[in-house]
Amino acid sequence: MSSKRRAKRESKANPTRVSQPPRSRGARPLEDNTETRGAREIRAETKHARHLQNRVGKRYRDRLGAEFEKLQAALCIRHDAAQDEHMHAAGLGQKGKTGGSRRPINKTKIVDLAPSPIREPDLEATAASRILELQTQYQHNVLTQIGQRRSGCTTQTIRRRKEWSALPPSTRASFISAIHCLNTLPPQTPSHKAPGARTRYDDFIVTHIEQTPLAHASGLFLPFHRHLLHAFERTLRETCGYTDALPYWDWTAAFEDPRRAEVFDGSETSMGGNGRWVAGRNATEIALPDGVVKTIPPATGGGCVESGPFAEGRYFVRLGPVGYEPKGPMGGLGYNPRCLTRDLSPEFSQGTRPSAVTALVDGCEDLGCFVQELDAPGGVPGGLHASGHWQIGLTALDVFASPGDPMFWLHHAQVDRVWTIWQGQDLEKRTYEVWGTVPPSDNVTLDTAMDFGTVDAPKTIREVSSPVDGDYCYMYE
Ligand SMILES: [Cu+2]
Repeated sequence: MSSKRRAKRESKANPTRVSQPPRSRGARPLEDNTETRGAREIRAETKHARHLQNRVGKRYRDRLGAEFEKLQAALCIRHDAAQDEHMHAAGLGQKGKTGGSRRPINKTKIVDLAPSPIREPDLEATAASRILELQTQYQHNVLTQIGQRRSGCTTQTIRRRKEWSALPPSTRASFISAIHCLNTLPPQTPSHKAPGARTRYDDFIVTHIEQTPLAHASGLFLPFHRHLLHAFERTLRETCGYTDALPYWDWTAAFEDPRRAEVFDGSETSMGGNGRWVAGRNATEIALPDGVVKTIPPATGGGCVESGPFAEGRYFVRLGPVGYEPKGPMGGLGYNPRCLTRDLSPEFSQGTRPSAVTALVDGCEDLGCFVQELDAPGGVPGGLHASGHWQIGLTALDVFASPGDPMFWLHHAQVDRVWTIWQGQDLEKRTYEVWGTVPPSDNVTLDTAMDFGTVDAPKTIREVSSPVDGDYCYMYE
């Protein structure tokens, strides 16, 4: 007898018993063995419909109209039927028989007990739809702005940065192999300056380590990272044959548990899985650029990444750590080869829930409000930026050397996306808005220059303010 059927039979024989499936090492969500196949299918379909509902912006929902309604109606009927079956299997009610010994159940009540996310979209589903509306508005504004152009960045030439899960496997594979390629090319950083830098990829980490005190918790935070991403994307394309745009990781989609994010599924076309589970670890104390020390408790991993293209033995981190103990030699610039570590955290992922994005984009009229909320490192669970790092954990926790985890690029592309969507709500007012200081105290202006070490020439804030001018020609979708 199959284990599913055995579980069903056992639960009928002993209605109070709820059998627990063995917990797998990867700590995937637990499955209720008393749930019938029908209920499982419905759950999967409901999840799919919810995904659709989340992904489909208002404009498209309007266009789909009747088809979407039909799907919802079909799901509601099947949802009710599956719930009956589920309750029956769990010994909570009875279906199809009269005069049985079990307590008859009120059908309406069952539906109440299991509210469908389609009928009662929760706050986060509403916020997720709102983000897509905001993105659609931004896209419309930008495409209108460049619509009349004959040269420079036009609607024909604009590069579209897409979410990881929207990329075909071939694009994911070529992005991954371009990163491996950068790790085979010689560095341009002189070895006396950073003896730990052994590849072209490391040049980007050195630049980030060196600029961290200036480019975090400051008026340079968003502009500096925007251009670092651009330089990285360009290098992947020019030196490693990558032909697409930089992908981003939309952390709002898996805010309940990052272990469920496709980008971490550990397959060959993922960015690698979680770190190996290490029991009894201590918390990590990280030093933040604003002088705050933050305690990050152990989460669901803690060791080397075990699966995927960046697993132990297939990928090395050489620079850092700088932001926590035990620190690497020479302020993190010495040679310190080790595996990539992760510790995916369903606690810190709460900080990147959809409503945290809408609060920022809908709630902030000026850049000061926006940056302070986005980059509030001392908060609990932390601003969007910190929560993105902290939910990945370990290598990504190091404020200085975090680009050692290639997820850095996907996370920061998402941070840039949120900024871009915010700018795109009012291009005229927000594109060239500046805010903040360069530590310790000078106010930044559009002419403030940023240094990019060996990865690019210095840039001013003005040069990086508009994603569709100067060197830039990209949008998010
Ligand atoms: Cu950074």
